Amino acid sequence: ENTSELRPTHPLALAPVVAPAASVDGFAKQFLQNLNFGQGVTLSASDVNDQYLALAYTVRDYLMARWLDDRATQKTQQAKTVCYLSAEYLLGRQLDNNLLAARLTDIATEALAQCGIDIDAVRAVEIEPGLGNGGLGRLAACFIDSLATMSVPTIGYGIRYEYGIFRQAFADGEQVEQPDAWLRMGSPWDFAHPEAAQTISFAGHTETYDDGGVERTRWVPEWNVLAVPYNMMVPGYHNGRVNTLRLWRAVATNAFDLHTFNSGDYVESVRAQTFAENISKVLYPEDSTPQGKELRLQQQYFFVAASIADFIDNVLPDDFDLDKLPERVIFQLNDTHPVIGVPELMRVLVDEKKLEWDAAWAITQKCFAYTCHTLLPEALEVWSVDLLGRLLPRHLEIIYRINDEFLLEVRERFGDDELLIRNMSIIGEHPYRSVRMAYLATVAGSKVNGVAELHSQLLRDNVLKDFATMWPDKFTNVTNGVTPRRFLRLANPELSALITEALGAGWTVDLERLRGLEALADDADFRERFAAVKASNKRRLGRVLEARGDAAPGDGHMLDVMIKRLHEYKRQTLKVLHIVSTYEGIVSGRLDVDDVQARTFLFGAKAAPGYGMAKRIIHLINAVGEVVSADPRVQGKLQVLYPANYNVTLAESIIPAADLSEQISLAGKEASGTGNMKLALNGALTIGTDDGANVEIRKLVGDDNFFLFGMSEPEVEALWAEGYRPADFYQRDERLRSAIDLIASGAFSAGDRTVFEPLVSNLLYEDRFMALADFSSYLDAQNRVDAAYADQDAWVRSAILNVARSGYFSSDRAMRDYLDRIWHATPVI
Ligand code: GPV
Repeated sequence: ENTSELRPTHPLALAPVVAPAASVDGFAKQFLQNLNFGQGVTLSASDVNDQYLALAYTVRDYLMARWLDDRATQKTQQAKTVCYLSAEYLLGRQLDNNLLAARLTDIATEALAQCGIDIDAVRAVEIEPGLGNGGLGRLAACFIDSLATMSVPTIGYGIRYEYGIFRQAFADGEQVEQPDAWLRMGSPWDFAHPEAAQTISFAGHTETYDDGGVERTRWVPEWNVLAVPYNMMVPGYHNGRVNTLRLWRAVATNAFDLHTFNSGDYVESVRAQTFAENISKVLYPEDSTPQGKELRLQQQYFFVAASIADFIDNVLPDDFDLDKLPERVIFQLNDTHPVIGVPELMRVLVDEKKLEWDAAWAITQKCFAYTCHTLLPEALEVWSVDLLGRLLPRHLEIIYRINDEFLLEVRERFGDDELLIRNMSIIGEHPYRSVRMAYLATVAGSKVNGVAELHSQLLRDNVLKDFATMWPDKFTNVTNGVTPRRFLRLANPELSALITEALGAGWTVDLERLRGLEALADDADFRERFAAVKASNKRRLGRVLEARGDAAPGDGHMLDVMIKRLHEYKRQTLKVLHIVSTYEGIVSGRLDVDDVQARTFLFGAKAAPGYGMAKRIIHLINAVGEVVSADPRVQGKLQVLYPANYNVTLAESIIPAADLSEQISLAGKEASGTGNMKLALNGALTIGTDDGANVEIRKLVGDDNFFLFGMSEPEVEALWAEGYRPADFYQRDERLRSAIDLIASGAFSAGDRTVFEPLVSNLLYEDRFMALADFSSYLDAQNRVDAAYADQDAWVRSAILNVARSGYFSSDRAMRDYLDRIWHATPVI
């Protein structure tokens, strides 16, 4: 209620905030109001973007009343809030999701129709906020959806990048990057609260001072920026709950120097502003490979410091007793990007709130938990002491003290084992002195989790072995999950309708109910309807691709998809070798065309702009695709599609249409994968290695419904230990030799043998991810796929069983696991 010190008298001002009427009339009225008074156009003069913005504001108006209500209770409730700290949120489009959550889809469709507007046309103009790179960012988006749906008080904290992940285009088959100006046409889903801005400081020095007989340290920073919060509403599905995603934008504190401006030096006058605003300017496009750049550390500290201050100042009640902080908050660290929050909370507690160090450390350790998302050594983030000390001198001091006390503990526990001390130290010495952020997170966190069973086990056994010995109970697993609302209910409306008809609607929030489909796998009528849905989804994908100017999948083709970031460890190259081998086999007559199942290979992948090898692989895929598509000898048999700019929106069209899901990383390299879950949930069969969450997918769907190939993780280790020589595999397998030779011959580069030479020699003489070692096993598995697909009835049965047995991979289940094992928080109904 609008009370407080304002003492209003008007009855409207005394009433609670109410949403517009949930009816076609109520919606139409609000929509027209937003169009006329918000966009400043009449209906007849409005264009589709005006209509989109007015529609989005209208949906927002419905959510706002609930959001305001939930904010008020958040202040007074005693419950614990989950503060998810993540540098990335790969949200995807908002309109459909929010209409669905608020039960407004039909009302909005009809209201717009009565205004003469086709809502599908309006939908199509939404630009998705691409504020993430890939799996890690999309996971954060799924998690906040599930937490809202489960009524868990949550704030997602992150950065409002002005430019998200770049738009990918192809020029002569090579990737070119274009800026993602997602804010250009307006940003109806978020709203700024400049009055709640935080001042964030950087650089300078520290000094000690006498505080009434107590010696204390303070930080005397050199410059600062304003962090302005932008809120996005995160509605739960059909539960009236609306949580918050709070993204910070950097703004200069002394906007610009008017004096300088008036004296004519325009450039100088805006320099400070430009400098400050660079912090939230652009998402780093590196996925799983931190670059150690100063701006990146600025981004990390910027959003984490603002978030911690915001939670303490604005979310907790005034004069909150900070000893009780762990009862009210858990800061979940989404990988190492927000780990600078650990020394920041220590600084706030010790320097600002004047707590004793030990008390502050006890609080801090309970308030953080850390999720690790990788096993690649090059992905483990480190910051040079030099840089960190320059940018955040007080934080470096705090990190040193945390490390000193930690290493004392190690000595007490394990004796003066200097090698062990060096290995466990938060400070690394080689090749330069640096802070190992994963170690800092592990020492500080109440829990450390991996993102799939195998990954968590490898964390304990290898990457963080000594820490797991020291604190076995600190380590746990939470297998990733995906939201069934976006990735089944919204992305696959026809399958959703079929499931609801068979099982009722409850599966949307209780995905294990999909088990009920198992019995229907043996029902010929159901199989036929399921197959019809898949076929319809393929046609729909074809229309989406054609509207973009791309080709549609071939008629009657198996749709074989590999959609994920371009990374050597994910082995898009292995997929290409399969395509080239099949092509070469048909053309040379080695393969009988009739034994080869007609397939469309579909790739979706962006490469980090600075990742040369990944970009060469993109070039190769496009080059192979062009040759294969133009060759009449494989017409109607093989097709390669690589639509540019794969993103969440495109994923939502591809996933429901897929028959085969390629999850072919080298065992021990993919922490989990989440695309694998989305595809299985939509009835694609997986061809995959025993890696990440594939292991759990296979266990659940059963070996008969999964195509396993390749070395296991221990076999990979053994082959490395014995000395891996990829050229031996090339010599041994004729199919492999022919495929590589064809690439090397220039067949895909107009006879130019130099274009793909670096790629070929990397495969033959280095092949870090052992594509050649797994090639023959992969090809054999692909032959099993062809044979299985030939029996459509059996294939569809397997596809249904994949759907029926994927309920475990709901992010709702993942959130329950986090709540039970790590957060010890509960829903607030
Ligand atoms: I570290 N992941 C990512 O997308 N970006 C990163 O910087 C890091 C990890 C991914 C992993 O590669 C996937 O295996 C995993 O499924 C995903 O994070 C979510 O956990």
